[in-house]
Amino acid sequence: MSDLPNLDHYWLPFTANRQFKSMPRLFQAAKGNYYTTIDDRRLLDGTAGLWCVAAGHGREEIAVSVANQLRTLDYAPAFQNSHPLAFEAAERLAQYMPPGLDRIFFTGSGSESADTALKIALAYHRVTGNPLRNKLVGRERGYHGVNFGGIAVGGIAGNRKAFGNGLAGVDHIRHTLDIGRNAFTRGLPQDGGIALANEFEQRITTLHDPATIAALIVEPMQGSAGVLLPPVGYLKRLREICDKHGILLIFDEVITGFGRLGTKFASDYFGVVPDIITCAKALTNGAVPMGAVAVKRDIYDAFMANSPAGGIELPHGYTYSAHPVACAAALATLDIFATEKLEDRAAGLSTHFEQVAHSLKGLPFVKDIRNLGLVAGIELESIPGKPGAAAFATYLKCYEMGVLVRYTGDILAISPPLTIEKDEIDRIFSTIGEALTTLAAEGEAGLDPTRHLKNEQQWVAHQQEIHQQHLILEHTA
Ligand code: PXG
Ligand code: PLP
Repeated sequence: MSDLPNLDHYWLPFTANRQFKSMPRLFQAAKGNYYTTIDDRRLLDGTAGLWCVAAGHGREEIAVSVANQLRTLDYAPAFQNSHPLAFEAAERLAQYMPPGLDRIFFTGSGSESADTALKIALAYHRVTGNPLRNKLVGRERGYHGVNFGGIAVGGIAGNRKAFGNGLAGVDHIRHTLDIGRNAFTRGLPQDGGIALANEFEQRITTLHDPATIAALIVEPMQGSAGVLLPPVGYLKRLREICDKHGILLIFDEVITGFGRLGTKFASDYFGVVPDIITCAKALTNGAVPMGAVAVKRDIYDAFMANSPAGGIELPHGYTYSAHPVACAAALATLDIFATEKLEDRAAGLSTHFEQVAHSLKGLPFVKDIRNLGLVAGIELESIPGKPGAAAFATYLKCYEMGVLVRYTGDILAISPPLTIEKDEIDRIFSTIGEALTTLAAEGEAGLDPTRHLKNEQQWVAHQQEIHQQHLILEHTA
């Protein structure tokens, strides 16, 4: 058991800080598909961290590679200098990308990747003599990280309302969720894809001049906003419309990259190749922050051909672009994917995963279940006047029962490490089922978060007592 730290100073991201600090949920270790909490409980990881620990926790290969790199070359200036591992990591990632996307820009995160991709798209049109192509289109409920470009093209109102819209010249197309028609569909919805995609063309021709649109950015599968799947044919049609109008298509694959759908990228799964792919998260198995943007060679070549000789072709970059330690982690991760064929593993498990996920149909609160690859979204009926309360209570109950799930609004999202075993998949969903049944039986009382996490709370209280005793001893000494 480790000590409880002072909780005052750290401002947690995307977290109800006051609530969290009243019932901290802290991890002290992780190995394989399990976390260990600070009160020494084992927790099955149903979320691969935040969708990033695809190869399972505590991978020795990555640890060794990172440690060696830190001792050999801790940092090299990213601008005007570099180091061999940056080129090696780019080459290996290019080989892992869909054909043609073989020029790689490194960033420090998915948010930086999204903003980088948008800037490359805008700059591409300028460098090729089309400066009027300067509008960006995103999608309702899209998540492209939290930087200003990302929130502008993103479609989650809650992430923007405190900050403004981020960028001018941005429009959005409709999201693809239609529970009325498609509830409990296994895998991709069959209908409606072409019509939804055509709405993009309709919008840009009636409200804009298509020749003013620089890029369309979409997640092939919307993860963060609650697992929204593209109906059959939708992405292919978006590709056709982009081609017809000279618009760059960006796939944000921060979640879908690296085997999550049973293929390397979602682009491979859907057989649709965008002009730009963003990725992050599982690129280093979550061990070191890193993101990347892969662009078609033509795009890179256009910058090289059309920029003044000796000048910087893209005035953009981060102190930590291609950080040596991140490159070492990425190379070790790509090695793991190559030897363990984790994409195939995910594909092999996906039918079982789908069956078990859909076995929750009919349980209290369950309004829709959506799945693809090793991702499932379970949408709950919201409790009137208390949006998010049902999912939060379910999350807490699962946590108490030793399974980590994610929730957003009233949607539970399940995305285990690709190293998950069948019986562990069973346990994730049976635990969710039990949590939902209990919640329904308890009614209003079941929603009270203070009834949960008794272990942690007792432990925290105990720690605080010890701390107080120390202070008293120090004082009287
Ligand atoms: N694009 C997409 C498609 C993402 O899913 C980002 C960009 C931003 O990445 P960074 O590394 O800046 O966080 C993401 C991140 C969740 C959850 O629980 C999802 C994300 C991040 C944290 C939590 O759904 N997606
Ligand atoms: N702010 C200041 C004052 C800086 O000097 C820098 C980088 O030099 C940045 C922000 C950007 O930091 P990063 O390159 O890590 O994104």
